[in-house]
Amino acid sequence: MRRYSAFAVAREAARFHSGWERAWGNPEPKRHYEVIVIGGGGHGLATAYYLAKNHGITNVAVLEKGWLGGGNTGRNTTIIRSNYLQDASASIYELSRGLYEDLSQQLNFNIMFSPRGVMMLCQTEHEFRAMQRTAHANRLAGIKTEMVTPHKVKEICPILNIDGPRYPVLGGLWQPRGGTARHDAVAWGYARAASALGVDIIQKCEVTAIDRYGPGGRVSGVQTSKGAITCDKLCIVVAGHSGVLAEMAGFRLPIESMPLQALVSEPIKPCMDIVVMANTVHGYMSQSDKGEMVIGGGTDGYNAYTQRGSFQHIEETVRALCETFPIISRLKMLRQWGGIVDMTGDRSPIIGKTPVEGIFINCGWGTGGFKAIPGSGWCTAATVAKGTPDEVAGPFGIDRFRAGRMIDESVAAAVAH
Ligand code: FAD
Ligand code: PYC
Repeated sequence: MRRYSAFAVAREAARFHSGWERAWGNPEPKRHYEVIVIGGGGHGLATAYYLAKNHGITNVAVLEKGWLGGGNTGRNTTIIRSNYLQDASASIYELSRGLYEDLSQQLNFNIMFSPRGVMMLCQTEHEFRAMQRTAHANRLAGIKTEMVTPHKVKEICPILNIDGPRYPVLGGLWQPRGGTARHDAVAWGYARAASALGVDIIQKCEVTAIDRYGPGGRVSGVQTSKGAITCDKLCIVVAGHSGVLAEMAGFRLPIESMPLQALVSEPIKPCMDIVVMANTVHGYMSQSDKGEMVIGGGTDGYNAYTQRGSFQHIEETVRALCETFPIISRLKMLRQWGGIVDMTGDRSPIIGKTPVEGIFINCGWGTGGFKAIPGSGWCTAATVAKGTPDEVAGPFGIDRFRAGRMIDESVAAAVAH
């Protein structure tokens, strides 16, 4: 595959863009792969890429029932940060944030990483103390965050109303190298780079059953809408559908699937160059490169597989943001959508082996897995390649729910649930 470069853009401009290749291959599935990854979202694609790049395992297929990034990866609000409380979380989210820094160069694909800064507002005494504790934990973990005064919050984001009406801003947890990236580009960049290393990316290929053999019931392959495919190892990376795939394989997961929605306004002139999360009132906002205000709130209060979300939730989110940013009160909203997020009890992900030999899983990122795509792919690939979790993935095994070794991130998850 030819590399993208300024020279290539100039060359193609001179010949009416007639020479661009497909960004990634479109192969028919082979009969057998060393590793099959189910799910062509960011986490599945990153896993496949690092299997090939870091471990030399290229006989890999990514099977996606729809289109790449059509799940939560292409539906999220793209916030990237690593200001989590627990050591295990700090390791994986900061690994990820660090990988984002030069991901465009690594993948030779512009993922538009924008470390514009993320501000988490403190609007109650309780929230202030929780964020202060997180700031201390971040400092110990070597993650650059700081508590800032209301005056500084206003200086960094002038359109914020720090005086109420319900909850005045008491301070903020500020991560200057947090930010955003273009979500589709992350999926496309990993797909292109994985494909260039020999990975088969197969879209419109739904896994309908998982085959097992022998006394222990080891995995032998999958049934798909494009026929049967065998494999040595299987990695399930399907976010909101994790429970469905686990049931096909014959085990249960401590996961609930819920709708989480977002919306964008009509585009306006640049007025906000950071991300703000107001977790007490349940809303967050940033401005896209197109000028739209990108808005989200908490999950819907029920389990579902609909990629829509309820109307009452939109109202609540918009109300929260109108009081936080009064200047948006007369904006028209353009689009609204939803995704299905996979929630664990401790709001931390599951990475590692499953009760079925040969099957690995990566799920439970809930409302916050976009930021984790590079780090999660990195660790999941190492776990699949070596057969045991690497140091960073180790604490996130499914066994923690039996052992009571929770990684409680219900505060850092930020989005209300
Ligand atoms: P997905 O992108 O959902 O990919 C899973 C794929 O598996 C899908 O493409 C699906 O089609 C496929 N699949 C399912 N079943 C099958 C099958 N049987 N056969 C084949 N393929 C199958 N996170 C952040 O860090 N920051 C944010 O700002 C943020 N905002 C969010 C806002 C919203 C509205 C939503 C919904 C989520 C948000 N998230 C955010 C969470 C984040 O989007 C997810 O955690 C992350 O994208 C999960 O990626 P994934 O690759 O695991 O899953
Ligand atoms: O995890 O930062 C996050 C997030 C923001 C919006 C949804 N998730």
